[in-house]
Amino acid sequence: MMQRAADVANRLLAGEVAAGARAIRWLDDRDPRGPELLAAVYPQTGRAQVVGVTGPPGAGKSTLTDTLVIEWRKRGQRVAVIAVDPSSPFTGGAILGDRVRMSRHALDPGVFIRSLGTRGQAGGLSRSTHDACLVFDAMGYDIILVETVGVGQDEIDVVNLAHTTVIVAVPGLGDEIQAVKAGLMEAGDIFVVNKADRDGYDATHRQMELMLHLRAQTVTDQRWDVPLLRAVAAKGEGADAIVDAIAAHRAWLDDHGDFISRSRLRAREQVLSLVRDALADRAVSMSGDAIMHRVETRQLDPYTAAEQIVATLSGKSAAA
Ligand SMILES: Nc1nc2c(ncn2[C@@H]2O[C@H](COP(=O)(O)OP(=O)(O)OP(=O)(O)O)[C@@H](O)[C@H]2O)c(=O)[nH]1
Ligand SMILES: [Mg+2]
Repeated sequence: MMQRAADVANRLLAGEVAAGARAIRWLDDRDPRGPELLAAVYPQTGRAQVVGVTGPPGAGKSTLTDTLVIEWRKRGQRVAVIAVDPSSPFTGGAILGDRVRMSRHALDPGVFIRSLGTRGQAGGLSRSTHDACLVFDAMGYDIILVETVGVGQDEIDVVNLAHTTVIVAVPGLGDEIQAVKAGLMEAGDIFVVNKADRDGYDATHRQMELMLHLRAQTVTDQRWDVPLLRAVAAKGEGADAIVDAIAAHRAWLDDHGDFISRSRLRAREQVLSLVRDALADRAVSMSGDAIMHRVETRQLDPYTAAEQIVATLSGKSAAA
């Protein structure tokens, strides 16, 4: 029997896990019932706290996520986890470990775990991450945790998506791969040095402390006091303090109106990225191939080509 979007939307709003899985599948498959369903549930979204967890490959983000999930469940909170791009070359070996770790939550309806690949997309969190966030939000999860590997554009994008960004660092990595790129340092709301059982913890902690100190001096209007926390995720140490800090950040965002402003930024980003995708698709299908060919054969330069394509598009849409 053909499932109707409206039925699945209602079951989704009631928090039914199977309906959530169905919705995400429709969205991934570009089934027209996906957008139809999102339109129906969208007014009910905007409640969940989206928490981005990012850091270098192998920093223990997934292990930490698992301990955070356990802590949230103890506190009666429902949690959805989105692991972005677990199939990257950096993380290939970790997928099985992630499965084993997460399987303990398999029977708990208060936990929904979803892995998403970003394959094919030139950097950036995939459209499916935004979609999955909306679906989980509509399902009434209190927390949506998005794990991304901080090696490319992803860690900057996670900031656009998240209300609260947690940066995970570890001892013994050089500055160049540590998650200390300027943009990221400024974007982190909570910093965690994981693998505190390893040599070099004190040095890394001091280094991070210094960077946060410098940041506090350079970032004007910084009102949230960014915590630097310690964790040994493999032993479950530190999760309670991190969950406390995430809750404190939520309260702070609510008090300062920043929860709403960050949500608005996220909504805007999603619309803009859908517009970009749709326009690019249409441009290529309308006039792009011929123009593209002229660029490829050096008969036309890229700027003129882009202008011509945009002109064709606006001519067509004005007429429509
Ligand atoms: N010594 C020590 N090892 C840890 C700790 N936390 C995680 N690990 C180990 O570090 C390895 C990587 O952990 P993951 O949780 O998969 O790390 P990740 O950051 O999710 O990795 P990617 O998603 O592949 O980037 C695993 O072997 C963990 O058991 C810790 O606190 N101390
Ligand atoms: Mg991981």
